[in-house]
Amino acid sequence: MTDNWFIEKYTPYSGLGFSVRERLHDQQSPFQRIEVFENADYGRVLTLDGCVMLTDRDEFVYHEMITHPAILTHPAPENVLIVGGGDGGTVREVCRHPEVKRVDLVEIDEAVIEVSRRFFPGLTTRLEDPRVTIRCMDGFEYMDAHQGAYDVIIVDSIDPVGEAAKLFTSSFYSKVHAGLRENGTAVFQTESPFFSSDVLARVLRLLRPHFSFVQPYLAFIPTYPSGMWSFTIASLRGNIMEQGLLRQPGFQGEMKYFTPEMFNSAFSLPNFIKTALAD
Ligand code: AG3
Repeated sequence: MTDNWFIEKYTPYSGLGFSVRERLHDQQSPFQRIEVFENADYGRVLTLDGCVMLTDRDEFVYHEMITHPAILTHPAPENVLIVGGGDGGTVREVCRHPEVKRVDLVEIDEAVIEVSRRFFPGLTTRLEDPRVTIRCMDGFEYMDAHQGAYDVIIVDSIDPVGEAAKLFTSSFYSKVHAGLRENGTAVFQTESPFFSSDVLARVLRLLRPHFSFVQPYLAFIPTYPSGMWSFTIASLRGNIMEQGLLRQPGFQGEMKYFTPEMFNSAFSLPNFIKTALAD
């Protein structure tokens, strides 16, 4: 039964399986194994080293939710940096905002961009936007050379394993802090609070010394471990939740997940997460 199935194992005992209708791509890049396959429920699925990065069907949740809270709470989000995110989904969402004048995408693996261009045109069209500049290099090194340059920094990383583990360290967070202009905001994908509340707790602890406001929020992403995903927003402007959304998006009708109500409710955490983060 599992012959033509792709299974991402979350632990040795559980995971999520997809029946593979068609294998479209399989490549070992200098950084990772990149696969694309087709599933009858979720459409095309992109995996890196066996972990689901996105599917056609639910990618909107992650990309809208990693982008709009940070951009819409910033008074003037003109310069935006995206670290990771080579699939283009976050660029697409950032480019919806007319206030944004410049978007720098720093992705370590050029092959992810190529594969996404070929198999996920719905994510990559905005890579051609004249405001976008793509750099294929290590985000850690890029940050050293670009201090005080950005209003918003979005860290669209993979899980904290291998090379990406350094994007979850205090030394990276101090580079992100240094990369921001006055009033800046950073946002990070921070894993499943159900399976990995230790990761989330550690990120919060490491971010707090650098930012005046650090707050996790949640979104429902069916194809990520446990379906419950966290992001963490960190700002140099104090409590941006209290200040609320500074603009109503003119493109609200195009959103599939994000609404002003979702913005407010996403910051409410279930008690088991509060307890895990308090330990
Ligand atoms: N970045 C976060 C993916 C984490 C998923 N983890 C997993 N499946 N184990 C996604 C990139 C989308 N732009």
